[in-house]
Amino acid sequence: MKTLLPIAALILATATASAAAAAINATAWARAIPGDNGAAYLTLENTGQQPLRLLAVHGDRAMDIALHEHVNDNGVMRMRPLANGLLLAPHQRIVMAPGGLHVMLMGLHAPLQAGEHFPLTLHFDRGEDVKVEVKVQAQ
Ligand SMILES: [Cu+2]
Repeated sequence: MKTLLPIAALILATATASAAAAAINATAWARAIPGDNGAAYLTLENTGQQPLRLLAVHGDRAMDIALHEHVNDNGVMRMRPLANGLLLAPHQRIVMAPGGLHVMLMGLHAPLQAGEHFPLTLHFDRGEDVKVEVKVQAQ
């Protein structure tokens, strides 16, 4: 048993090191919109060998930022928060789009205007936070 311990420790250290590297390619855009609320759409690709779960999105462009999905509730499309975040399997690519998954921006400090851009920080269940720049496009 004594000889096994260092090997186990080495494997653990290697696994931790690879998990710490950001294995996400991310881009983001939003639609210019008048009013207090808006949405950003991420394109995420897990380039690593391990599943990653997007748990939260942070930023200071809006009071409250949350991951939302659209669900069909007896014929009525509603938005609701993703209770368990968004899971990306190894090499999986997820493209958010209007009418589906989105990053809800509630209580914008100013309406989203075409041509502006602002940062969001993507917080995953492992690894480092990922920063992405949201480009605001005309309708
Ligand atoms: Cu929403």
